[in-house]
Amino acid sequence: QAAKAATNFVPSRADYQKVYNRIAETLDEAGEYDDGSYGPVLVRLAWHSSGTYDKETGTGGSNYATMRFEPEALHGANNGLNVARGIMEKIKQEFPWISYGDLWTLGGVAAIQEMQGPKIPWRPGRIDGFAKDATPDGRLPDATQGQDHLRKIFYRMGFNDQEIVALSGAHALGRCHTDRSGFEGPWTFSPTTFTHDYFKLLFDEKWVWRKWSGPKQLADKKTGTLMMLPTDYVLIQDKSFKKYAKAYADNQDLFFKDFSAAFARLLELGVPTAQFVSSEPWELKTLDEQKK
Ligand code: CCH
Repeated sequence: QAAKAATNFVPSRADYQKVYNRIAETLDEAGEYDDGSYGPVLVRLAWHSSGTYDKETGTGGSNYATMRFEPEALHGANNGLNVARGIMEKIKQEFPWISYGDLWTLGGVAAIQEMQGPKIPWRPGRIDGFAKDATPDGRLPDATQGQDHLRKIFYRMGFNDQEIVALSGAHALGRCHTDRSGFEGPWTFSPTTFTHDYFKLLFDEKWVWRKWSGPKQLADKKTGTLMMLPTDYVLIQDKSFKKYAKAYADNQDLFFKDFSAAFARLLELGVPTAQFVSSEPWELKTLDEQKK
């Protein structure tokens, strides 16, 4: 691969599928890490590298992969993502021709698809930028706030209420870490499988404020092992959000379809259309599909 980088190597769709496959194989090399998969933290990296987009100024988004640089790497919202960037760096060594923005967003795609989620249409074209392209702190959501804040942050990216709710369903995956965000615990009982359980649990469980010295978060009354952030909980309190949350709780296929569309769009925010190597996004194959 190193020789390829030195020449005028033009990667094909098959080459990107190879990178996908390598990421997919890496997910399960997590051993004792968290719930045994790097998938959730890679989804968070893809999201935080894209969610800085501001439609008014056209700044931010996944194009320049500016989280590589300080101070963006040190923004509080990005705590712990050094783990994800480290995993991606190993893949980058193997495939030096891929840009960081393409690699990180492809990481999110591979993680969602390999964890039984929907197909996420994706295409390459992001380029590596410089520290001067980094965005100021405060563009990513703050979990301690409410519906007005969520709308302010996501409307700035160009999303509507339905897309805010659909995207939030990614919290079916992974967990909070006290040493990263201060919050603690997983949202669902299957944090390494992409499902609509996040929405089901929001409606089916009774949520109570956890009594502890950490930041305000909710716990399920029955087992006390699951959590919701204040921003998660507003999805069933705000009338407009609640309508979509209920629809996704009732219909996993609808959630998968809407999540796929919104997440695919998120990953392309701020990338000039002319940079994409293909006029249409691709659906890359899962490892399982390639075995058939
Ligand atoms: Fe999130 N998220 N997220 N989130 N997030 C956290 C973890 C994950 C908020 C806050 C937090 C999205 C939206 C929001 C993931 C994907 C998405 C954590 C814990 C906080 C806090 C971090 C830690 O301690 O490790 C807030 C607020 C919002 C507002 O909307 C969206 C959108 C997505 C993706 C589409 C994933 C996945 C995780 C788990 C990471 C892990 O390491 O397990």
